[in-house]
Amino acid sequence: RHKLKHTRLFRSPSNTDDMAEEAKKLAGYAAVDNHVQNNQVVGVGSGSTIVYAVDRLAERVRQEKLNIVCVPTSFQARQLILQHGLTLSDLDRHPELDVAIDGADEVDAALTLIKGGGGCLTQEKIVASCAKHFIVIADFRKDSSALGQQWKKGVPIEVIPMAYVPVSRTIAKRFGGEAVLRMAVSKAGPVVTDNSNFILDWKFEHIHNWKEVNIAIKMIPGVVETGLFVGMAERVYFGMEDGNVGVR
Ligand code: ABF
Repeated sequence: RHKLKHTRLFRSPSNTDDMAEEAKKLAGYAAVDNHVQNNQVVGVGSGSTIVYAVDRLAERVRQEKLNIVCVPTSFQARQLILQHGLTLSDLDRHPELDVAIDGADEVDAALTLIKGGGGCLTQEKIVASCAKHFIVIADFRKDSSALGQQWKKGVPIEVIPMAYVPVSRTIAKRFGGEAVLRMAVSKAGPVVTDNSNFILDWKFEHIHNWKEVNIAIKMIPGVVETGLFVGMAERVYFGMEDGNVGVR
């Protein structure tokens, strides 16, 4: 992989996928450069955008001889930390993080997020909640004025396996739409999370008061966590198509 700096570094990528990939890199680099300092404990998110942030973090640790401890949000994040030779820790040893950096599936104007497209929402929310600063990185396709405009797969909700049918029915009855069990790509069975639970993807039909809905869904017996992150993100870096970084 070629190394890029995080300002004005495009050479006109040829299509949207290439542009999105470059944009992820811009966002990841900007977050690490602006929010990580020596002697910090850093939460490492999941997904494809975070890979660039970890690349940059590892590069800075090497070049600047930084003393950084990383807390993962998933099995994938744990592997990333180890593969990059970074120091792996956990919430037992480091229950308070200086900063957590993570991707998102959609970000609205109020910095409310949909997360969990990758199924790691519960650990991601726990780690973010332990961080003094929660910083989000995304490409331009995630930017939205209202949730549901960009991410069409619905709000991921992690559930205890035995409860997926009653939880799905309760959500549809109370909030409308449909909460569908997420199946593995093979269709052989449901997706199983890092916590051995299932995921419902709630395809909502209209815009809600996300703060209230999030609390109400969490109160349904069998719900472990929702992919709605309300009032948690402090700043979002969007890698843009033109090679700039947008900050919200
Ligand atoms: C995690 O990875 C998730 O919460 C979110 O679903 C996803 C974003 O992935 P990507 O960076 O690949 O778009 O952060």
